[in-house]
Amino acid sequence: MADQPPRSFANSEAAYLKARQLMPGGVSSPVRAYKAVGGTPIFIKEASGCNLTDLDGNKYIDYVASYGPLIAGHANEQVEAALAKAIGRGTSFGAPTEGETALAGAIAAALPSVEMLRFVNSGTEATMSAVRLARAATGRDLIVKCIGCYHGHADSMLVQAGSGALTMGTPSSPGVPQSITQNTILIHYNDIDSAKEAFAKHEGQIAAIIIEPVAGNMGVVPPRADYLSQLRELCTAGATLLIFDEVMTGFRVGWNGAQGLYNIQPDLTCLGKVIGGGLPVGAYGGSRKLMELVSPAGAVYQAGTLSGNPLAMAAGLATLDILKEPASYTRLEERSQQLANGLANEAKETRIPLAINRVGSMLTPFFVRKAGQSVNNYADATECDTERYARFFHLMLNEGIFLPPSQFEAWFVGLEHDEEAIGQTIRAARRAFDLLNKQAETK
Ligand code: KE4
Repeated sequence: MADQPPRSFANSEAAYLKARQLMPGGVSSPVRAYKAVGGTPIFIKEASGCNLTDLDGNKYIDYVASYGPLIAGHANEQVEAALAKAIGRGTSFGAPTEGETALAGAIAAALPSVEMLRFVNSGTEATMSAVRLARAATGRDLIVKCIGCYHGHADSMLVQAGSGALTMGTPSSPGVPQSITQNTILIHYNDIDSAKEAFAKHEGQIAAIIIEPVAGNMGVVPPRADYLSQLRELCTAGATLLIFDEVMTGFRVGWNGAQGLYNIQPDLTCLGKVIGGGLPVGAYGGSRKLMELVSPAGAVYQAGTLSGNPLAMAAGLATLDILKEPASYTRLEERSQQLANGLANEAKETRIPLAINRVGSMLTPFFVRKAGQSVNNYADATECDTERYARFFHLMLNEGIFLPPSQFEAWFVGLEHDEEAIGQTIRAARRAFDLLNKQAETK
């Protein structure tokens, strides 16, 4: 198969120079700057369906999907029509609207553990507020999180393991006080003994465990069998709240989220991404008893100028209407399975060691060091050949396939990825694997 001629990125390069004069790293969120893969980020001109077009006119099949929200595809007709209708009536009022009640109702109907919820403007706000609520509800300060899980950039979530995982967290960013991160305990994902040790060491002091029920921020790492149910039992026994951070998995891995897929009832659920259909949104919810502790019903303060804004409500509702169609998740599953199987076959034929983790339409092909290795936690993920992933990323970019610029992110398949797009991606991956092998030979 002929290699693709190198693409021109001249306009993106010029745009990046300008952007870097005005914004840190030239981007509005760090991952977009390609630090993990090198090179210049492509600037997007427009998008439609599963396709992106950059400033140089290069076209791509998109597996970033804005890191999850665009499950119904870019410029989806139904979403755009709902937005056009909403915009015609104004953009934001600072007053309640029926759109908030409608989207809250749709979410509560899909997630049995959510009787009541509050809209915010990002996943970070959702998890930050859920943690505050858990601390208020339990009267405890300690929060437990897993190494490798990401819950947004609130101070108490920006912690890294100290000497051992069970130590109090140490800040993973300058500007985050130790006085805050010392209330965050780190455990290993998929390791129930690690959680049990934390509970034994801090008995009666843990307000909540917050977890991605399917990890997506170390790359996709599914929960081991019984892991989530064992966490549930541990929390119940310890009068600790279980917070499912479903910002990525909510309405992504199924209509009832990861909590439906694994049949676990968390005490609080955090949402974002898909429920806004591409507009800024987040939400946190749980039982009425818990949620009525939140201001103004209760004393736990949390607020937001644009929370529940009519445009995000309209885009979110239109997206959930599309997903509610019975065929939607069947199609997502079929296409995602086709992609995963195709990549696995091509990796096998080219003898590229690849471990593909997938739950529904979120997946990560990990460039493991040896064939047969699996990725079940953060240590496994960080063992992977990130330099090889970086080369693969650029080879695929040149093939017209836009992947997340980091080994530790999820790829997202959407409803607009048709058989042709999946087939094109698999063929491009084969060419990229062949080139990786050629590069290895000439090294
Ligand atoms: P936002 O504040 O970015 O809306 O959500 C934070 C968040 C919370 N919880 C989970 C499970 C998440 O995946 C995220 C955000 N995910 C990243 C992707 N790894 C967003 C991309 C970015 O940071 O630009």
